[in-house]
Amino acid sequence: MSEKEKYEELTITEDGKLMLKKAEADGIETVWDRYKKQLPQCGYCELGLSCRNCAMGPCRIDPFGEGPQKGVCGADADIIVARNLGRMIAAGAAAHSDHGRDLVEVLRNVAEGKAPGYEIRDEDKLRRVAVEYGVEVDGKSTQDIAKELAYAMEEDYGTRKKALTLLKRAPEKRRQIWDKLGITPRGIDRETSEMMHRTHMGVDNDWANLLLHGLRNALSDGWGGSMIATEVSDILFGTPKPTESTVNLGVLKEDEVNIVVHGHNPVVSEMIYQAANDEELINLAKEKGARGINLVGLCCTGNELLMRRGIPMAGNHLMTELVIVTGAVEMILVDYQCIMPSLGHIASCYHTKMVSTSDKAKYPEMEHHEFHPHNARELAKKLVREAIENFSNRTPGKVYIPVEPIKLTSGFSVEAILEALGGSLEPLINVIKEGKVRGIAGIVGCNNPKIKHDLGHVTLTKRLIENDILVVDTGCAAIANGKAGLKVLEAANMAGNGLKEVCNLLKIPPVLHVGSCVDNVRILVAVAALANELGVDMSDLPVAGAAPEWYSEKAVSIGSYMVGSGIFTVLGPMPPILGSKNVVQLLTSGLSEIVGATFAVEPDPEKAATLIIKHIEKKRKSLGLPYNELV
Ligand code: BF8
Ligand code: SF4
Repeated sequence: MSEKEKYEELTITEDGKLMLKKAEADGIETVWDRYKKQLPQCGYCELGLSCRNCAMGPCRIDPFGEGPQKGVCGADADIIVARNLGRMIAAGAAAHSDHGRDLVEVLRNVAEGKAPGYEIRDEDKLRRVAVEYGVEVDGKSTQDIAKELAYAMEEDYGTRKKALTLLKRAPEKRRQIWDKLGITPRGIDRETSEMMHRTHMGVDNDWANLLLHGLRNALSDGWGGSMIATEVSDILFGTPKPTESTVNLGVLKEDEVNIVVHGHNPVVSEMIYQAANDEELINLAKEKGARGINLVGLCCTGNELLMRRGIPMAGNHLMTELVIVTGAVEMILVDYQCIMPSLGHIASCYHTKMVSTSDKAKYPEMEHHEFHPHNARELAKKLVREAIENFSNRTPGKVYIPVEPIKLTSGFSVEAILEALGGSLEPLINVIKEGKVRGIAGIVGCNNPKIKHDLGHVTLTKRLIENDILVVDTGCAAIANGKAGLKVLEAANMAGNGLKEVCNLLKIPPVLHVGSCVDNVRILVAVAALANELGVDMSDLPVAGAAPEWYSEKAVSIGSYMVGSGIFTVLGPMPPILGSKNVVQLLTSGLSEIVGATFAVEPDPEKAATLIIKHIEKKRKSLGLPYNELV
């Protein structure tokens, strides 16, 4: 195999291929190298058939029926697979929801005047959400409303409620389904904690009962922790509006101080943004021979800043190591989630300074500087100054910025989409009814070295827009589609005639960036609003979700709250469930009878597109809309 072919197999991106080559020349081991070294991966674990939940184990079930069929405690394949999946959901829900809690804490600190540099940027939204939480707003100061809202949101995390506050946004029919099944989430922390309890040895050994709690746990993320994270981020940092920017490694600048923010929570990156725009620091950068300070993003903290401030994006999950290999990055600041522990070591081969910022997320070979609401502004300035000082340590021969950046439009919050529609959902409903837009698909989630980098996202997205399905995307999927040039108005030319006409009329791209991974709740909110407007349930709509390259436990939670909310969801990589026929049957077909939606697993994006198109046409038919009969 030629050198070119070797990299062709790993990624569809030009910058990825070129940087993989440089990484090899520089002697850098990447995520793909480590993946290869792990092969073959453990077959028991792949099937979900191994358990180490207690010290009588670890145990495994023989999938061929010849060896042991029960763990030491007596748990069979169904129980072990369901327990493992339940714990994945719990971890994902915990990650999103704890991120949300950190934002609520900042909101409270702002209200108490203890967070210099932070402020309420969207007062309108503060008031609207406060009313949803039952906070009296008339005649009250912004500070008081913020404080009361923060307290009310903290209550949603606890155990004192019967139902989370924001569930009220879901259609009545959906809430009745949750109530009837007994899966209405009560407290955000409660459901995760209860999942850990249920999956302890000797607790919930009814696999179906466990999976139902899995849905409740995931719903506590979607309609709880993640929704709070998105709403409070909008309140503190502004609700996104359409904004133009650029994406891929070409956003790095040879003659500027390059600072990268990576992770998920905008609490730190927003302060870095402020510092990077500080006149005094820009002048310092100039004194040091740079033309300025270039702040760019990776992964979801990047998405947060892209949505609100239009900062350029260097790449998605599988590009996070390769950014360092450019030799052009002065500093990477990370907060938490999806930050490979390999980054510190790779950075030590270049001049790049790595800084961790959260007390709950420390990494090898990184400098730790803890951010808190009270010190964030000053600390951000100090670190940006250090990044500037590091500019002179670049090794010119090692710097390689491989490509030109690609343009994209971002910032499509639900509020912004409504504005583009002229203030009401009606125009969207009309074009869906007419069939110009057949339906809507959310494409979300990660990269995973098991799937050719970005191939799943981009292929699926292209097929769907060709078939007049409007795509909304988040997370690493959104960055992939940005790099592929699908998030500009001109991309409407790649869409089918109906969608193309609608995009040109509304001046929107056929692929709308709705944000980071917690912002998947913007999809929930939009689908719920459409269902409410039409007086139907969310599961009745011509809508689907997909996570073509997912890797993270958070993605398992997202997929589960989508399905639990009635949205058919196609996963690319197979989750570890094949060891239990019962679990597979319930998730891929049985659930349709109880929540009106299922999962499908399809690693081939062409086939995944067909599944989604068929699903959307089927829903159109049930709604009495014009539909295509597909075989
Ligand atoms: O939360 S898409 S790889 S960066 S988990 Fe992570 Fe997956 Fe990217 Fe954002 Ni989401
Ligand atoms: Fe084995 Fe049961 Fe313990 Fe799991 S909980 S490790 S199956 S004994």
